[in-house]
Amino acid sequence: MGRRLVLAALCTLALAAASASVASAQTLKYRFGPIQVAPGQNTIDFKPNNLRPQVPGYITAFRPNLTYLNGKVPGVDVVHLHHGVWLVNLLPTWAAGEEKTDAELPAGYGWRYEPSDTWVMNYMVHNLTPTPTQVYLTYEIDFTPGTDPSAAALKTVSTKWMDVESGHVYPVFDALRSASEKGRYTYPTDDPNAYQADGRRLNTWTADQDGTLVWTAGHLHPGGLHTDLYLTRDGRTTRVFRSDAHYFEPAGAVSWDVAMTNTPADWRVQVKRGDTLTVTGTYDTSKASWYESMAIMPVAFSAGDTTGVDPFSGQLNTKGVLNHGHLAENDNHGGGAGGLPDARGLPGGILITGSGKPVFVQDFQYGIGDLTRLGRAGNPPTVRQGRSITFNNLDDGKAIWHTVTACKAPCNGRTGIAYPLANATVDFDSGELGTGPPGRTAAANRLTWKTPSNLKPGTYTYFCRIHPFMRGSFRVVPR
Ligand SMILES: [Cu+2]
Repeated sequence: MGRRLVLAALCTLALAAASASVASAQTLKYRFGPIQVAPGQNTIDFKPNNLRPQVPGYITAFRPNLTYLNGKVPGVDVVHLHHGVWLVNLLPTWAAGEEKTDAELPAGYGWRYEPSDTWVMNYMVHNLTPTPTQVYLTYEIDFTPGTDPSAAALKTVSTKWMDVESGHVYPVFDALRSASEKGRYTYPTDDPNAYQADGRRLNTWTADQDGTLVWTAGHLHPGGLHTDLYLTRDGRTTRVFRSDAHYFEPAGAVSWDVAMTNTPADWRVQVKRGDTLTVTGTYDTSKASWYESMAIMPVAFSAGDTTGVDPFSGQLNTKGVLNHGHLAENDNHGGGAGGLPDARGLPGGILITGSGKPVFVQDFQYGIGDLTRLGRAGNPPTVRQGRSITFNNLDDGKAIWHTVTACKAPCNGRTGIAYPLANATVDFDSGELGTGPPGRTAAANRLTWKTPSNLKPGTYTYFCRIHPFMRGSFRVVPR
């Protein structure tokens, strides 16, 4: 035992000697889990996380992913990491969305790490299918131990969590086609009602000390185009970085087949005490509406560091760097012939009257009008113009939440990351019918929803945003 310790110490010395002049980070690999993923799961969970370095030091890079137990990466259309946030001493520090952005600090900077820190894993794994599975949340850390000679030269950063819905456990907003005529929607700028319920703007942070910003990248959902970070000083505002969504997706800004740009290695923004940072998120609303969207831009801030460039008078390099290339798990785009009927050609189904029974949603099927059902139950239930159809989710007891979301008819193509979309001629959306812990859930905390009563006669098709293989239809007939 003693001899092994001595050997280990000698090895450490040899390594240190060989690399004394360069930052000698170790790459540490962790697998959080296995996480049991229930059928159709879309819940937010918090768990203690002790998978982290054993000694004090600096974390200089963070690379997240999601895998099956055998190490394979699941298709994003099957099961995906809606988000993962690594909380350190309760503060969000690193995060992953399905765009899988790696955080690599510029040379000379690190997040200070202490073994006494408290780590909590906040994760939302989304199962788009009825098949249960098991996954690991994986992450690689580049780590420089505090005893490494190069550690003394590292400057400490902390993460400033810039989020348009900062403080919300489920920080989302809707970007609807109807909200903008130009096909672009920026939150909160384009929403006159943003933050009314919160009583204050959630997308800002005012610096309580001088320092320098050294790294950022944006997080968006499908449809997202860019996040922007602004700095305001003495009444003047300037943009200090735009993180662009680069879509590999052939259909454009409609899927997770995307990578964000992060800041270039020499990006250093001077921050003075009293400066205010502001974040916004912009979505493409020309092709579809985007429900429950996000816009987050974690920023690495080095307190006390005076090497930053004055963003008003200096030369700031704001040219974004693509974080990664196309990922194979995004290859199933969907949209081809799917074998489901075109509901517009089906005979009318059951007539729903004002006091009629609701459409029950159960076992990943719409009770009547589901495009996978045969016979009368599969035909579009009909309702007279001016009346509504009520949907009622019976799967909530299994923590399975469904939506009724309008998609362009026939909405019967193969499911993939780019199909179906909330792109019907007339938008409607039920929200996630289900119940969950207040403030900590994507569920709307109700089980029923009524179709709009002002729909014109016609056949309407819809899908479930959580389980997009679920498709259905109904028909409005003249009074
Ligand atoms: Cu569903």
